[in-house]
Amino acid sequence: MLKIDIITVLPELLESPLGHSIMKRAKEKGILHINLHDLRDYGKGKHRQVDDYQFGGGAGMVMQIEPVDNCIKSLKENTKYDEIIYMTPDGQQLNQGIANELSLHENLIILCGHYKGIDERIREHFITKEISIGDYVLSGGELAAAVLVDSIGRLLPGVLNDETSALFDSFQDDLLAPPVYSRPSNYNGWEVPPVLLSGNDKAIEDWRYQKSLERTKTRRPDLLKNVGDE
Ligand code: 6GU
Repeated sequence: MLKIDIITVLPELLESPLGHSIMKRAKEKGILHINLHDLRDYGKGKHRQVDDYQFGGGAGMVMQIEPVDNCIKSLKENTKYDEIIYMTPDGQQLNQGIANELSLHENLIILCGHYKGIDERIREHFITKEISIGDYVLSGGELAAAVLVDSIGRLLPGVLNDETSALFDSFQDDLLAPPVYSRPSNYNGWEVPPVLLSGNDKAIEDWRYQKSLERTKTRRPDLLKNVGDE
């Protein structure tokens, strides 16, 4: 069982992406628990303020340390966390290996940034891991957190069945997944590769491996340097 506490100023933004399909199934099966925490509940005053101007001047508000500290403190009262993750474009870029690793933990906090950024002291004193989902800038960490949680959640034992097993995903063995086909076997004269209809399991497995290799060579040659390492 993996519990993930997500701290955000926009909990609504995470409800839908994590409330359907495979993530919904993971929650219903009791394998994945996601708790959304509205940072504003820890904010000051009538406006439940969580951001302020940056010292030294400059445009853009900064997420303040105090509400984040209070929120994390209250979470830590009941739970010992394996990682406290901050979603940020200058973090380590998410890949299948990081998702695999995080899926082995029991308790995670994910902090979603907003505004210009978060007070650097939060990063220095509370955060244990910083993750980006790619070299482009999003308005906040929420969509990135949804991507991270989905990539982790589907790996938890019991979430996927045999048919959808994560073992055959692209990247799981540093190869892209082979092409797939479904009925009809002939559409407008466009035929499904005959080997897939042959019933010969060994031939099908070989074909799929060859296609995976070809596809990786043409689309992502950078991945091939790792093939056969393990
Ligand atoms: Cl994690 N956050 C934001 N705001 N932008 C991003 C990102 C994260 N990863 C890529 N771009």
